[in-house]
Amino acid sequence: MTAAPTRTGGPADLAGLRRLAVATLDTNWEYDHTVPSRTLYPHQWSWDSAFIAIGLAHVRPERAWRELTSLFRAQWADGRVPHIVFNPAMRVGAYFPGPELWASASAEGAPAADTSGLVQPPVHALAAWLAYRRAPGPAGLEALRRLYPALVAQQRYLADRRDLTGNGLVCIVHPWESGLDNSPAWDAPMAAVPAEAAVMRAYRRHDTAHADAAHRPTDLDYARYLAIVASYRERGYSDRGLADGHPFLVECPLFNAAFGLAEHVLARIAALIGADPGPHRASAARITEAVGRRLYDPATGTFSPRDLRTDRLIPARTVLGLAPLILPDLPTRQVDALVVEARSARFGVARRMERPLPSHDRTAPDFEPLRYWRGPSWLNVGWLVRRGLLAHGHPELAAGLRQSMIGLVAGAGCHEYFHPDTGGGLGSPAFGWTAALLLDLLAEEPEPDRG
Ligand code: 9WN
Repeated sequence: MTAAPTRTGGPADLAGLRRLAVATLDTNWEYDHTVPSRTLYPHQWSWDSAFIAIGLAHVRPERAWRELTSLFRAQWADGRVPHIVFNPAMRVGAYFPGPELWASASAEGAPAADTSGLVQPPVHALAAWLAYRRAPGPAGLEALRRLYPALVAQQRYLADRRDLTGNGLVCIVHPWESGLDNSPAWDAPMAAVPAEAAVMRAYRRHDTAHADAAHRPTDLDYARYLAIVASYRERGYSDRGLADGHPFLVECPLFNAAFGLAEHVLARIAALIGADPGPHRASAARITEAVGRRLYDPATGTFSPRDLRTDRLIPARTVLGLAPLILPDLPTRQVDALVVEARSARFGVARRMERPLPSHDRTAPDFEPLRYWRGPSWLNVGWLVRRGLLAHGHPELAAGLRQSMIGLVAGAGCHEYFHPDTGGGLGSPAFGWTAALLLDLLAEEPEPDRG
């Protein structure tokens, strides 16, 4: 494991890093989408495609639109954008759980392609908007115009089918929907899911053949993941009646912050293409209000997921709690509290960061520096938090985070995640969104570094 430098060198180093990122994206390109990783994730993933499109817009704008368009081609009739779109050309067993386990073809409203039945955080409107801003022009405008109704349908699905309490927030029905699969945030709700690790003897996990098992979710986690999938699949992935008996029901702060931000962005897209931005602005305000009312804990000064089965906030302080910073209309007192949380010893955001932003509170007893979303540092979350810091007038902290993220890739390459102390590379060594978001970070003017 190599230690990442905290500062990067001169322009030559940066040009080299840029080349590495472009080469990674080119290697992972697969006729109309980018695989997150050739080994670990050889199909198309929903929020990966959004982050990847943001990076592609800097170097291959036409591919950025193809990336998003191919994903939305697999949108279900009800508007859900599936979290995995399976590539039929891949061999059986290339990923677990594969299409045979999801059996999407027998569900009502599923698309022609095999997909999962779950969703991921809706960061796609943001991706489309940033792709357009990076490469404006008639082709981009036309692509944006074509995507707009699909983006609206994606939001409508979440608002109409997944607001299980009528409180204005989306409920996720599987940890995979959060994108932070084995975050300690899910330990309490997952503990209530009946499953035995031994059931995994009947399956062959694909991930542990390509990554160190000690860095991945456990067999018991996977047994529970499969039990929750089975429960959803048995109801044909219908969301009606989910509140009665579905084993995992949570309102997640990152997912809902993305949901709210998408409405802000859709308002801008609507204004640009001649649609009405008013309803999007109204939805955005309602979502931000609901995030504050349902997920903010004044006692801790941070946001937490709400477990709908107990109607309680989950006490684990993970990086999910910082995500509402991306909401531009978050009330000042909540922003201020989140900045305190971000700067605390738990997360260590600073003008000059000593260590990378971890995915979990590094002072917690269950912090695990090597295991996936239980400690390691991930570029997509850091990228979102940095945007939030910029949106709320903290350019110095944003600069520190940017420098730290660039330093991670400079030290270890385009890894999937990084050791939160040493910066060493973990998981897949050629990971799509790391490359893409690095390109985005490199393209931006560094914020003023006021020491
Ligand atoms: C399950 C593809 C995906 C990311 C998720 C990340 C991981 C899958 C897995 O990989 O999840 O969806 O097999 O572990 O947790 O955020 O989208 O990169």
